[in-house]
Amino acid sequence: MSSWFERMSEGLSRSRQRFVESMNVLLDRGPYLDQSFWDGLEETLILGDIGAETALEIVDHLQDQAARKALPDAYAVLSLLADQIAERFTPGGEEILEGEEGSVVLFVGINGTGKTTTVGKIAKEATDGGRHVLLGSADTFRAAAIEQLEVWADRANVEIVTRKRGSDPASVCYETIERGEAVGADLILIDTAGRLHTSADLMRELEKVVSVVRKRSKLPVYTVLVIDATTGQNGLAQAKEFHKALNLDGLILTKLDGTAKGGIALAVSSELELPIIKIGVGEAIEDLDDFDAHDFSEALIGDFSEQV
Ligand SMILES: Nc1nc2c(ncn2[C@@H]2O[C@H](COP(=O)(O)OP(=O)(O)OP(=O)(O)O)[C@@H](O)[C@H]2O)c(=O)[nH]1
Ligand SMILES: [Mg+2]
Repeated sequence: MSSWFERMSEGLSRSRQRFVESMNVLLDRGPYLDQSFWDGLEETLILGDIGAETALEIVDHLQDQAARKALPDAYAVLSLLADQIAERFTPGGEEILEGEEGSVVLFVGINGTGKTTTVGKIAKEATDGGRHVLLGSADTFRAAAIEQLEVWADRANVEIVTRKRGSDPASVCYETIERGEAVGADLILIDTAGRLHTSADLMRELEKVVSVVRKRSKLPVYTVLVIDATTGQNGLAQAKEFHKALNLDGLILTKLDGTAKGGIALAVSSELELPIIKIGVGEAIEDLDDFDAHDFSEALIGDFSEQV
């Protein structure tokens, strides 16, 4: 059984591989701190979807440090890189899934990002951690969405509230919260239907769902955006629109195992000033990891300091 760090590290291997390969090409000429090293570093960060502005900021900062501390070579610079990346993530968000008062968490996002899967994974993890979890299926739109969440409820061994397909999603949420109060659930996870951030009607429907839940719930309510990391910069555009409509509380990045674009996690978290509360690194129930900015950053770029 591998530790969560090993799993995350394995999950981010494609992102890391891309970074390490580009750096090795640069370092092949020798670990000189010349202009092509700085340009190459910046380009590699941008290609990893960290975001142009953040990449430039990081490179500027490292260049400054290199001069101030008279860093001897590129390895010395690269040994500071993970810290620089880690510092730029927005911290916090622990209360969303682990708050003492309990919580109701709505999972939103565009189609196919991994919302239902993530709800299932979190249900299992939180149940194992001693929480009384209840699921609500507010995706009454897509064919088989309810059944899909039922399968996850079964795997996680938690109760689920459903209504038939086509029902009003807000009323499913209402009933889920009522049921949660009746059974004393302290973590209510609500799956919503995927929708494009560009679809005004569907975004309005979601605003209504969130506002009904906020009004009805005695537990604190949080809205979490689930982003598919393989979509790269498009994930950032989606996140901005969802945040504008719903005033999000946190982010979950999924499919980090299938992409070299893991840097998008930093772009979204830093630009929207939202914490990443979990990451998805595979399709299985245990493929959910905690987010630790420092560990994540190291897994994203690899460790060059050992090569000094
Ligand atoms: N590799 C990988 N696949 C994932 C991950 N999370 C979800 N998936 C897969 O992504 C696909 C879509 O997952 P769903 O959970 O159905 O996504 P959704 O956001 O609920 O989709 P809609 O409800 O249709 O909007 C499934 O095939 C999942 O197995 C992940 O972290 N890694
Ligand atoms: Mg779904």
